[in-house]
This record gives sequence, structure tokens and C-alpha cells, in this order.
Amino acid sequence: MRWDIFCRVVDNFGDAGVTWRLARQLHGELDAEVRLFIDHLPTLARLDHRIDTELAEQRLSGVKVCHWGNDLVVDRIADVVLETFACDTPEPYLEAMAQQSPPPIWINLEYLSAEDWVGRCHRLPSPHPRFPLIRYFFFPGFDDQTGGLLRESGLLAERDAFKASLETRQQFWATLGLQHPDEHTKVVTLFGYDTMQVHDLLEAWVHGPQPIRCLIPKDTPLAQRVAQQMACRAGLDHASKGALCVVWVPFRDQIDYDPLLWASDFNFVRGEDSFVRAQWAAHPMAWHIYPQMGHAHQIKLKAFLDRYLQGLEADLARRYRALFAAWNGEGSIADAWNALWPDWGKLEAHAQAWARQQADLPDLAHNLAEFAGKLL
Ligand code: TRH
Repeated sequence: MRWDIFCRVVDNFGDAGVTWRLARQLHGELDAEVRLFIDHLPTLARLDHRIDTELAEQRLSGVKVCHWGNDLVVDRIADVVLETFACDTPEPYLEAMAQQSPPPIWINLEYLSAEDWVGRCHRLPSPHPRFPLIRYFFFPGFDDQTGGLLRESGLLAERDAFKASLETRQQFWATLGLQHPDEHTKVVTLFGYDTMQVHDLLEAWVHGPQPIRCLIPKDTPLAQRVAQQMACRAGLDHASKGALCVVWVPFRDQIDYDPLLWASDFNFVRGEDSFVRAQWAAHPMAWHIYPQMGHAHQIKLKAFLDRYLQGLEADLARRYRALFAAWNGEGSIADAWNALWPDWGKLEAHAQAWARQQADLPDLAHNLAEFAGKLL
């Protein structure tokens, strides 16, 4: 099947991140011929250093990446047209789709949400107001009523092999210029929006009973804030205070991002794609949800936690919920962290159980391909 995927970068990395991951998987595992039209190559280049931002067209990982500018030439229509996050397929392309008989399968890939209504809206058709075209809404999600989560076929085996091999982990740490952490040290990754209560969290770690190695991606607003708080010069790679050692790590290519999460004991993540990767990493985590107007994100956060915390003893679930809330601006993050970390073992077991449960479901790329295949 030929797929044309359209992606507009609204902000940050999630739009490009989800789309790039999906495009690679559709080609790599489902043998699809994929073109990705994206309007902001520099964002994609942050996720994959092989991207040349000057090129109108280039082929990487088997995917033809095309810059989506105002001069889009519609040379052909694919079998499946996928727009991500309601980015609106360009008008000339739509016109050409309408002239084709039969028209291509047209799908809009929506944002991830754990809310119940998602299952009811998943795969619903919507006729175009002017053209004889039908657009289907495809929702990622956490149960079999939805399109599932992005998960490459070999991902979990690769993760397990990484975790099982001391040598592999040592090699990983060596690539960052670091020793493998000793058994007392907890490793934490910190990827979130600039709005979070990072000051109080760092203070809790500085004064905490346990050594913490905190990894922060460089060249992000958060990295600068942490550098200020640690009172260290810009450009320094690490700084220590009390029980805390902060390490600023290079922003990694997307294909190298997972080992960072696998190698850590706790992952603070955000948005959509890093949030899902942290779940596959099967370590405890906290999600900084993308803030929305009218606090709509709080509803999404609650819906996720209602699912994610199932099976955890009530008191621990309450304390875990408090950490997510604090990470998203409600309540004291220091108190929430201090109340939680003694139960690390239980959180770890819970994260593994959740990942296993999610892995029983088919993944998003295969679900999408199956859906499109049935409609063709
Ligand atoms: O960057 P995000 O916040 O992205 C988004 C956008 O804000 C978008 O508009 C919003 O709608 C969406 O979230 C929900 O978070 P996300 O989705 O986690 O994207 C980050 C990407 O960066 C993800 O693909 C993982 C990747 N990444 C790396 O490749 N290397 C790294 O070192 C790090 C820290 C992340």
C-alpha cells in the first residue's frame, strides 16, 4: 500500500515525533511505500540527525520525507492518506483525491487520550462538506476499542535484553561518559515543560536520603532552569549538590531515546510520544501532560490515572496520583516524591504489569494498516 502522511508541527516535538515513528514502522514492518509531508524539517532534524533541512525531498529509513511548503506538487495520490492531529490535507491534494475513482482511504490520526468517549468515536466516518470524500477518525488508546499505542515489533525484546545485560548497560553509560550507577543510586530522567515545579523537586533530591542521578536533555528551557538552580556555568555537563547529581545529556536521536528510559529507574516524561515510551520502558514514571485551554488536560490526566493505577493498593495509588498532580502544578512535588519513593519496588512491579497488559493489545501501526486494508 502507498501511504501519504501529512504532518504540521504545531509546537515542541510530539507532532513530528509520533508521525516519524509511525512512518518508519509502516514502512519497516508493514512494507508500505510511505511519503511523509512535514512542514518543519528543523524539528524533525532534532529527532533524527540524518535529516537535511535544506532538501525538499530525501529518503531515510525507507521513508520519503518531503518538505510540505506552499509549493506542494500533487504528482500522485496514495492508496491511504493520513493526516496527523487534524492538520488538514492541503486543498490541491484533496481536489485530486476527489477526482480519483475510487478515492483513497482518508484517515485523521487523533491525539492519544484514555477517556471513555474515545472508544465510541474511534473509526467513525465523516463526509467532507464539499467533496465526495469520507474521512475516518482514528484514535490511539489503551484498550481494544481504540487504535492502541505505537509499539515496534521488536521493542520489548530489545528492552528486556538491555535490562538483562550488565555489559550492554555499562556500554550505554560509557557512551554518556558515565559509570554504571551503583546499587544505591536511583537514576531519574527529567523531560517536561518549563512550567513545572522543578525547583522543589531538585531540592527534595538534594536533601533526600538516597543518591539521585538526574539526567536532563540539553538545549531545552528546563535544562537552563536546572543549571541556574544548581548554580553552574552554562555548558557544564554535570553538577552535584547534596544527594543529587545532575547530568545534562545530549538530546538523543529518537531511535536512541528508549535506552535512556530503560536505563533509568524513574522517568518524568511529557506530551504524547515520550509518555508512551516511558510506559514501554516499564519503570515508574510521571507524565507532564500538554496543557490545554479550560483545563481540559486535567480530565485527560484523570482518565489516564483511573486506568493506570488500577490494581495498585489504594493508599499507594493515592500517593502516586498526588505525584502526577504535583508534576502538573497541583500540590507539593517534594511532599509527593518523599511520600512515594519508599514504595519504589511496588511501583516498579506495577509499571511492568501495566506494560505487559498493554503489550497484549495490537499496536497502532498494525491496527491502522488493518483498518485501511479492510476499506480498500
Ligand atoms: O515535545 P512534546 O511536548 O510534544 C507534543 C507537542 O507539544 C504537541 O503539540 C502536543 O500536541 C503533543 O505533545 C501532545 O512531547 P512528546 O510527544 O513526548 O515528544 C517528544 C519527542 O522527542 C518524542 O518523540 C521523544 C523525542 N525525544 C528524543 O528523540 N530524544 C530525546 O533526547 C528526548 C528527551 C525526546
